[in-house]
Amino acid sequence: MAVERTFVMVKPGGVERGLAGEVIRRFEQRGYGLRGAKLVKVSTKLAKEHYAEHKERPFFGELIEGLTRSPVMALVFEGESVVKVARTMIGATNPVDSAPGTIRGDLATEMGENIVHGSDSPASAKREIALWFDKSELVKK
Ligand code: IDP
Ligand code: MG
Repeated sequence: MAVERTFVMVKPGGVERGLAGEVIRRFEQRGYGLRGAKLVKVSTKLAKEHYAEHKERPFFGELIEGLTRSPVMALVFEGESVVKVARTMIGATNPVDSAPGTIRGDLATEMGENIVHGSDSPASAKREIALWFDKSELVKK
């Protein structure tokens, strides 16, 4: 395994509920280092690029509306196998199926309001970090 970086985002519903700190706390306590963080009012263009893989899905319109309705907290974490571990910590996409102890399993009940996004592979992490952050906005260890 290896030290890597991943993109995590507290979605509008999570920021609205005041859960940005709780999400950061969980990753920091697990041992991952914060390398980038910013509040972003997401443009429709950025939202569509972020979720490009879902553009043919019936819920795409709702997804873009949901992501642009109020600011998100965009985050980059670094550490051992963080891409995979972050997905485990976040939990299943539908909070109804998310295990207790996961972010979604502890804090959410609805698919469209599932609090947080995490990159699903090292390739996605690379793409998403470059999409959301300029290199100058990321810090080294
Ligand atoms: P992920 O966030 O667990 O990676 P994805 O399949 O990439 O899940 O879907 C992106 C987001 O789209 C989900 O987090 C969820 O908010 C929303 N979503 C996924 N599937 C559905 C659906 O069937 N109906 C409505 N929203 C959905
Ligand atoms: Mg996904």
